[in-house]
Amino acid sequence: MAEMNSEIFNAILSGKNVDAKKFVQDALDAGVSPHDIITDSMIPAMDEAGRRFEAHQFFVPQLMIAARAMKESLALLSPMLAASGTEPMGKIVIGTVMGDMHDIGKNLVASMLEGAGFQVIDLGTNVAPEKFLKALQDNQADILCMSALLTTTMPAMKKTIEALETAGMRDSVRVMIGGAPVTQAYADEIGANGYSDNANAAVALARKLMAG
Ligand code: B12
Repeated sequence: MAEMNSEIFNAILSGKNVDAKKFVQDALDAGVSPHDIITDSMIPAMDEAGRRFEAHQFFVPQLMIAARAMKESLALLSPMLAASGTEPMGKIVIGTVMGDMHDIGKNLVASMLEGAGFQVIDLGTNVAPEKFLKALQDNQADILCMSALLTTTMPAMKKTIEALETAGMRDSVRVMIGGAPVTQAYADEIGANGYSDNANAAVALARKLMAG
């Protein structure tokens, strides 16, 4: 495991998006893998931003610029995570649930799944249950991934699963959920097939669900 790159960490934490991208490029040029850059430096920076927000040391504007630096740096790395032209492992529809605009974790999960060889259809944020259902049908997808970061939007996951049941689609789709407030207990409660608290474990879970 590589070390944390403090230049990347600090640039993302302080929302310096131009610097962040430059330092990410420097790390790539030095031979560090995109996966290590994300796991060792970028995610810790967002975690620290979240910690400071909770401690009232950061406010929404600082979070937003940190998030922008994170997203732009991730956009640089995501194409490199994409696996090269083999048969897709399976098709996944992913999105952040209705009412919720948080997409950093969802984007990370989507990129890692793509990197692992899944075909990923990303519906973005604020996705209504009907929109999830339509995308699952249109793409004949195997797995639905839902992300929620707010306790107030978590119930939209339950609503979406209920909509799948009503449409008679529940048995043909595996459902994975995640996001900071989500727990295994909640996944069990709403009848999801799996939960994970990070992007790496999400890939392992998706593989397991495809195999089972
Ligand atoms: C960045 C951030 C924002 C940014 C979002 C930018 C963006 N484009 O995403 C901005 C500033 C816009 C924002 C806005 C708001 N936010 Co905010 N935000 C955060 C913060 C600090 C970090 C979230 C993040 O990106 N984390 C980094 C990523 C990598 O982690 P992650 O999302 O958890 O994802 C990982 C795992 O959870 C998992 N995962 C995620 N999704 C999925 C899906 C599947 C299928 C799987 C398997 C796994 C998985 O894998 C990911 C990668 O490892 C959190 C604090 C926190 N500790 O989470 C608050 C937080 C989520 N926000 C909060 C709040 C209250 C808000 C606002 C209401 C604030 C306001 N007053 O306006 C608004 C809501 C807007 C809306 N309608 O959605 C609260 C929620 C409280 C609650 N109990 O519901 C938090 C917890 C902060 C706090 N302690 O108060 N926010």
